[in-house]
Amino acid sequence: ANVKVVSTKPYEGQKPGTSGLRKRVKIFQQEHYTENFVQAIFDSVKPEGFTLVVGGDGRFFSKPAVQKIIAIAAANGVKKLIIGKDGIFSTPAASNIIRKYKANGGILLTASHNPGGPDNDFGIKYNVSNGGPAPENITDKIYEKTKSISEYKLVEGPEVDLSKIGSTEFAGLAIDIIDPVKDYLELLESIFDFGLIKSFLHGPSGQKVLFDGLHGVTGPYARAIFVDTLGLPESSVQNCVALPDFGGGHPDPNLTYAHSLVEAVEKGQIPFGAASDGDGDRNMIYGAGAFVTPSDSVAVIADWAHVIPYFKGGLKGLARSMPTSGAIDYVAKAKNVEFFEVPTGWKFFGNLMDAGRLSICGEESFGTGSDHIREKDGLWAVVAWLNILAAANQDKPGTGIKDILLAHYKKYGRSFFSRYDYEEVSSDAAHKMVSALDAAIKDQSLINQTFDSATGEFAVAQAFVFDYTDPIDGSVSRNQGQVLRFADGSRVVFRLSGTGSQGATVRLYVERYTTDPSQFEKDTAEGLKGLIEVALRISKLKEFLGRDKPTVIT
Ligand code: VG1
Ligand code: CO
Repeated sequence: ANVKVVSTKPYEGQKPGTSGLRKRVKIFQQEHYTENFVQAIFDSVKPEGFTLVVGGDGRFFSKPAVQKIIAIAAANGVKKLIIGKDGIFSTPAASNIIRKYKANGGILLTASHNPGGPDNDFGIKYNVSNGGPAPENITDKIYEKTKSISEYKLVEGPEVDLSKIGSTEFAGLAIDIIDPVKDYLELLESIFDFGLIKSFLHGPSGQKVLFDGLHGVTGPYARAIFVDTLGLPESSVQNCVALPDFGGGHPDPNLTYAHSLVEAVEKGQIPFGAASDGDGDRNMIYGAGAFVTPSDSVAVIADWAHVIPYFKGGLKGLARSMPTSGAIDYVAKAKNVEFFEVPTGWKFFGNLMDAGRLSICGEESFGTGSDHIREKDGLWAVVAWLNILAAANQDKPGTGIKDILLAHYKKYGRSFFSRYDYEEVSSDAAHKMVSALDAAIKDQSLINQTFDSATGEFAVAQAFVFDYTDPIDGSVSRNQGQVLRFADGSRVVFRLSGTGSQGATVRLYVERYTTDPSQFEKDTAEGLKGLIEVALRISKLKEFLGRDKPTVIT
């Protein structure tokens, strides 16, 4: 092939965050910017002879990005690319394809739940052969390469038609364009009891279902599952046409951004509603009058795992990210299985799964999943809940989401949990706040101090920075959040986001555990009121950030 070497200069800030490089589209559109990053990936992973999977959530700039990747891959000795039709793969589907077809890795084009379109975000993420996000030693290497890059290689040629399923080639590089949905649907069918779910949904205690794709990538996947496979009416899916700008929305499944789902569920009093994010790895479970926090969701799924065929051999282990509430910890204890607390970001679960020590895990950020792949999986979680409801209704017809939650609280206690996000604040102000907390942690001056609040006193028992040592490979990840523990077991965590595309985002996570049944039906905001007051006071967050209110509360 006719390899062309293009000289280039490094761009600042091409550092992959919690889940790849995410920036405004306009940044990616700068001359050589995207090419630099793709070449830096290749310079790091040495892809000669590789088979790589390429695809993403279909957001604006995906198609030109795929063409650039094809041209650069051909020049870097890649053997074969497996590309989703029209450049589409949900993140979980891409993870599955990498594993199923034993690819060496994949390049995922997504900025997840961030808005899309010419004035919004784009993203590129490298996944390794286990199907999961590249670990830090690889992303660090990629970043180093971006800082010294002086040239990239490509082969010039006609654009590849991404709309035609089948095999083709580009300058000696084999290309398979495949149906992005088929393998994923087969995967879910091999995991869950679709027969049971179907007979439940069509039977006497069947519940109305509404899935909202928020115009993200899950639309076609959801239609295949709910309409084509489970035989539900067309009205069981909404906003399921994938759009490059997500219809101008913010495709993030939470109570703030998934208002289209919330409104429809409330209006129609729909017992089972769910939504997913732009790239399909997040989920929200929300039925009429029943919102499931992600921290509870993963705990419930773990507790009910025995009704899901995939887990019939038992659970290998359970895990959550550090800021996620401890609800799943109690399940692990009761089931006597290994339990892990890892830093934020799905990449940390992969090693544990590969070592056969982890089955189900989740994050408070609407991420839930298992070792069937190496990414979190929105539709997996939704179908898991349907499987659980179907099984629960066999024992007790009429069981709904809320009954499952209340039974769970009764058995294990309830963890009130909430996250406050202060988005796009000044980086400088955020770092000053972090430094002040660091200082207080270092000199331990907060320990034993008692803070008064509207709902009682909170005495600081522990203050520390969360560092993680991977139990499998011994790698260490430092500074993964600042933690305050109180005498009553409550917890407050401060963390800077690693996915923002502009400025800094401060996250405040608050958690309070109770076994008092009179609090099981209480509103989360009410249950956490005092603790939030105290967290704000200790951190002087408002003073540092100049923000009176968070941008989003989840
Ligand atoms: C956020 C979430 C984290 C999640 C990550 C990627 O990261 O907090 O739990 O794994 O997004 O999710 P951060 O660093 O901004 O807190 V996704 O659906 O955006 O790939
Ligand atoms: Co996502």
